[in-house]
Amino acid sequence: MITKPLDFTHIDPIQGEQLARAFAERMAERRTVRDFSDRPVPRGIIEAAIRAAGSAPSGANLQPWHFVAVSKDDASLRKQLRDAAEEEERDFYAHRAPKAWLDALAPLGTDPNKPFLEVAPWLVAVFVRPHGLNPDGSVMKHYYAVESVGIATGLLIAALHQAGVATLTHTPSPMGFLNGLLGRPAHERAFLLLVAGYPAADARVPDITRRGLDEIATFL
Ligand code: IYR
Repeated sequence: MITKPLDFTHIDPIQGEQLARAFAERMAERRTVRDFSDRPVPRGIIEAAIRAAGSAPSGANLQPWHFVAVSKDDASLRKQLRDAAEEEERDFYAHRAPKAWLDALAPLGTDPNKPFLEVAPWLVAVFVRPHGLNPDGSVMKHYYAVESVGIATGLLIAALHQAGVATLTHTPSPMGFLNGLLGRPAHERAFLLLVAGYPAADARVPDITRRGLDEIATFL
């Protein structure tokens, strides 16, 4: 193993608690948005947020993710993505979703129409790479690939939020069409499609609450 000295930013614990509380408060302001404005988001914000995502810990540091950022430059690609997603969603809402699932979604008011796929300035498709290739061409399995990509996606959402960019974690199901439209190899698995942009002026969100610390955590 080759090592080097740790470059660690030491923060006094009193200040650390203030920072942790401030971060929690800022994150609590995050809301999943479904009504997006077409106001542009600079590419630099998306690039930096993806860099933050790429800093996530991963199984054996194999970094089993790939991000495809789709701007609005290619309107035809945006339309194809929307059409393909809406086709899956129509089948989901009309046939595939069990009643219990539809009941759980009812408070969110979702439906098969996904105009945000064309309106929002960016879509970031997140892919899991279950394996990579060694320099000799042999297959290198990626360990805890899905967990690692979940962590990276959390960082991506947090980075965008703190930069003032709203997101929607969209999961058209199944998502196989993303490989074809976005040119990713068949063995990669779409994890989710993150819609990113500024909220529409009249955006509304469901009146929902988050569980408190007592409910989500146990301290022993
Ligand atoms: N993929 C569908 C359904 C959906 C599922 C869950 I779980 C959500 O939290 C929200 C929506 C859709 O995007 O409408």
